[in-house]
Amino acid sequence: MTRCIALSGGVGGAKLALGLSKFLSPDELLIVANTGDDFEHLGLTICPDIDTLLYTLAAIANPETGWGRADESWKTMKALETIGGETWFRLGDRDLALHLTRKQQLSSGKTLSDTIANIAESIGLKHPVVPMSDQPVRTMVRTDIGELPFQEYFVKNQCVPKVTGFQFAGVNDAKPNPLLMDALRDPRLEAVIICPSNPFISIDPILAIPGLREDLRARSAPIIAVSPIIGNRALKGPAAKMLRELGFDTSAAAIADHYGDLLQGFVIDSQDKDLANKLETKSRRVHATNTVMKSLEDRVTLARETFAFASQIQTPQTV
Ligand code: FO1
Repeated sequence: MTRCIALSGGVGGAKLALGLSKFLSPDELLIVANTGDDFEHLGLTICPDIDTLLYTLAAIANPETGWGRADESWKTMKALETIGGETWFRLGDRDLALHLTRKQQLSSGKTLSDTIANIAESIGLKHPVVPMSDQPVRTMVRTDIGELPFQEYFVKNQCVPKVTGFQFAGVNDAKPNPLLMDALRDPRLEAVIICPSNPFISIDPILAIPGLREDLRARSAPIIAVSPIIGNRALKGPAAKMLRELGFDTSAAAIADHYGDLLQGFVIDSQDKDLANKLETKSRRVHATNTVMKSLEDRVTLARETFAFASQIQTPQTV
């Protein structure tokens, strides 16, 4: 019985997903990962957001970067450099073991979901982390220097080019993950939580899967987003820069506007509590609390509050 679906990107989303996993059982929580960041590199299929979720939930994530593995070494990257290989995207030795295993399983005909489930089991993970779709979707970033595949924009160009828009290549042929569809049909579903991830590059690729927005709206469980913007900045990543370049305010209000009437609940940081009245509408409740997740306790507290907030919200289907 799925009580909660979490839609997540990488680092920020994984922190909240970890918090949810501390009080919801593996049967009660489904974590759905963005795969728009995925790409083919050095002959491997790299899935950054899925891997960040797996490593974070298994408590083996690199604490400095938030992505990649803890206790990492870089011998392969060094060796690659000496033979003139591509090293702009850093794959640690231990992390490579995961990429090799995934590639092998994908090459033998397994779906991305199957490979992730196998890897999750091998690292002792109990909570299900599923890709948004088994069909490849690749985020393309439109910029002032042309259209760039996501990781070329993000890592190779360090998010410097000015963003003018996004395209999710392949999304029209993508089907939502079957476990997500099952969870959406579960009458015991209490909340869909949009984690504090970048709306443009982490959540929009999920919401762009044909039919999914409508399926989300059709549920009686409220959809609640946690703002990734506090004050006028993002704690991590280029969300504030993207908002600015696309001509929006850099505030939690712009995030609420972005999701629009998809949301019945919006969680903002206490620093932004003065925005609460302005953002609250007939169909959208607002809750202000500490959303900065430094410690595990912060993650669990925010996750608990967000999940509890859902029970106070009536959706159009329940009134
Ligand atoms: N981010 C970087 O800024 N530089 C890297 O070299 C890099 C390598 C990398 C390897 C595996 C992985 O799973 C993630 C990695 N990331 C790296 C993070 C990742 O590209 C982005 O944080 C996400 O795609 C944005 O959510």
